[in-house]
Amino acid sequence: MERTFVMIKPDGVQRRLVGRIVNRIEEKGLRVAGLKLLSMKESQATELYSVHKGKPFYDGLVKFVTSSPVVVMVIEGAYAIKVVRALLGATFGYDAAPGTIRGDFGTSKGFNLVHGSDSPESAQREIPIFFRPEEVVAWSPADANWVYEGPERA
Ligand code: IDP
Ligand code: MG
Repeated sequence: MERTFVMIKPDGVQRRLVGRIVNRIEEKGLRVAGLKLLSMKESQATELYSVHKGKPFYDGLVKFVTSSPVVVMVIEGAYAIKVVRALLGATFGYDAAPGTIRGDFGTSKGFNLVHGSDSPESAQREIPIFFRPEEVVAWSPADANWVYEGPERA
């Protein structure tokens, strides 16, 4: 079992794609362990994107994610980190394969709808920027026996 941090960016919320994006994550077999809509503080944006500080797109990125509400989530399940990254597709919408969220819903560089942690270390760092421990709930879906083989359920 793995946890990852996922965020529907302002473009996804403004375009009312929250339900469809969450649906893709759920139908794949992953589950929502934490979820809320919020206006991101600048301090949260700079922390989330600290690895990009100094890059040409950094200031615009911080402005973008603080400009309008986002939906933040903790997603749980087997291989959650790499599965979410695969569901998202390549970073830029015009590169992302059809069938992926970024590939199906956009063609932009920055307005690419969703963020997903890129490694276990990133997930561990990113989740507490937005969630207190009691806001993340571990639970087992009723169909776990049919979605996961034995050891994957743990
Ligand atoms: P990722 O979201 O696929 O992990 P990163 O390279 O970590 O991609 O970049 C973080 C975010 O910064 C991207 O999702 C995108 O919104 C934005 N971004 C990255 N590169 C550019 C760019 O060249 N122009 C505009 N925005 C960018
Ligand atoms: Mg990244």
